[in-house]
Amino acid sequence: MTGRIQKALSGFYYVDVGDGAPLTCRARGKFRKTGVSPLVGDRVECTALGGSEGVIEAILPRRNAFERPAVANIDQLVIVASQAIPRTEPYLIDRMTSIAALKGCAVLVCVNKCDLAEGKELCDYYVRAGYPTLRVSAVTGEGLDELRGTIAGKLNAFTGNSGVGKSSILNALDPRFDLKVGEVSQALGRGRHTTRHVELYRLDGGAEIIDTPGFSSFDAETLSLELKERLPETFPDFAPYLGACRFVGCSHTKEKGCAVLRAVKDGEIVRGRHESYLRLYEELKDLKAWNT
Ligand SMILES: Nc1nc2c(ncn2[C@@H]2O[C@H](COP(=O)(O)OP(=O)(O)OP(=O)(O)O)[C@@H](O)[C@H]2O)c(=O)[nH]1
Ligand SMILES: [Mg+2]
Ligand SMILES: [Zn+2]
Repeated sequence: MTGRIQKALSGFYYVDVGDGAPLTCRARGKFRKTGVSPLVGDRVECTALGGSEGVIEAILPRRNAFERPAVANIDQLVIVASQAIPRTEPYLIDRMTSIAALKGCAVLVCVNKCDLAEGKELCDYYVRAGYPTLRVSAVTGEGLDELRGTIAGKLNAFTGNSGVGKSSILNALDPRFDLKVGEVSQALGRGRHTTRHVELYRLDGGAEIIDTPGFSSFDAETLSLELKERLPETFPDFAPYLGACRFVGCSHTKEKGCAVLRAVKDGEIVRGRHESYLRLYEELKDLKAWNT
């Protein structure tokens, strides 16, 4: 039978097979050998073993897959951010938006805690970069109707640094979820990694949201060789300038006659976005194909 993975926890996968309680599955050993593990959001072929147990035999073709958060078949990645503590570093968002673009996944930037900090700077930054952007508050409910509208009918995955309020937003959308939320350490300016597993929740009205553990800056998604080759095109705000550089193969880092650098200088591209580009470019520089 086929089903979809709703939750992954301690080596078990909870597979929704359409009727009744989910099947609690292990994955066949062959997945370890191929290095491809099942992910929440995956459609899978599984066999029931009696009771509520089963085993995952195969993963059906994916639309996309992420390492962190560990999810698959995502329609929209909702990047939850905050300008109040724990403040989100735009670089981490810019890194995710580039990776999402490469995987053909839509992005929504959701600036939470706007009851504590208006979040205007972060919002302006992403509006100017061309991303759909919302200001919300899980506490006052501001912006949640707009959020409901943009997640409807889609499989959404929440991601963002620990403590920005991903689980709180889910609780605000439907208090029945009753998810655990954690205090933010004011001293360290960080969340406490309260959510420990990946799980899919269904909202009335058809939206589906996957809650995931918050990332910290040192366990971000690994960058691919493909991103190295296609980095400029993952910045939608660079698009109007990409054909206009003096040199073919311009890296948009320091060349004379670079149209992207000119647009940054003229204030048409947000400087911080180009700084993120340079940081990604540096990170990617030494990445090589395995066989070269
Ligand atoms: N004032 C205010 N506090 C919020 C808001 N959203 C979340 N919080 C608080 O922020 C803290 C962290 O919230 P969580 O929902 O646990 O954050 P998270 O992003 O799920 O964190 P991880 O699971 O660790 O990744 C809690 O103390 C929440 O009460 C908000 O909109 N306004
Ligand atoms: Mg959480
Ligand atoms: Zn250029």
